[in-house]
Amino acid sequence: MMDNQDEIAVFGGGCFWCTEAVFSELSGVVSVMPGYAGGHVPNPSYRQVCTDETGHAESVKIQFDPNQITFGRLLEVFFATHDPTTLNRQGADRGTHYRSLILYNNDTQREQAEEFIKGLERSGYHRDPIVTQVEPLEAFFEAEEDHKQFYMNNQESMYCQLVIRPKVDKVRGEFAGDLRRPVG
Ligand code: MHO
Repeated sequence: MMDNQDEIAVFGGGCFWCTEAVFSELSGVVSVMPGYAGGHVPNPSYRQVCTDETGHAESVKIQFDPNQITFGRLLEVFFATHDPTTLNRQGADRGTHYRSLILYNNDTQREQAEEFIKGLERSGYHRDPIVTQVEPLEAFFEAEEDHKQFYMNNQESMYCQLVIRPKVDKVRGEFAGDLRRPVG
């Protein structure tokens, strides 16, 4: 259901199976769509994106109700659930399509993202510099069907158990008050 009151946030935080699973946990998030953004070829396929030749990052388009969850809170979840200091890499996943990226929709989002990054740097939480890119959103292309709700549909797979599950557990632990359904 698209409501004009809803806002859109687009983040690239490595493999989009992970980011989709993480943001789907949150109350106030209306929908999460995995896809490709930040590149220069229209309608790329997963295979093309994985060559790193299209320039896209695996991303999620998050539709949210700002009365229930703020863009700032989404930024907190984003930075808590991926490593913003590893250039073109998340863990064992390597390539520019795994880069850390915030694609803003308006100046407010841009300012909030830049301020958040400055604050995180000042906090000294990470030893290494933050490499997250902040750029305007130009186009977002939906991923293929088999990439949608990947975690939900493949929970027993090795990647889901070893890589995605710890991230979902982290959101459940650190953002317990923001969850769509209480853990229990
Ligand atoms: N290393 C994982 C990442 C998948 S993700 C959609 C794999 O190749 O299965 O980039």
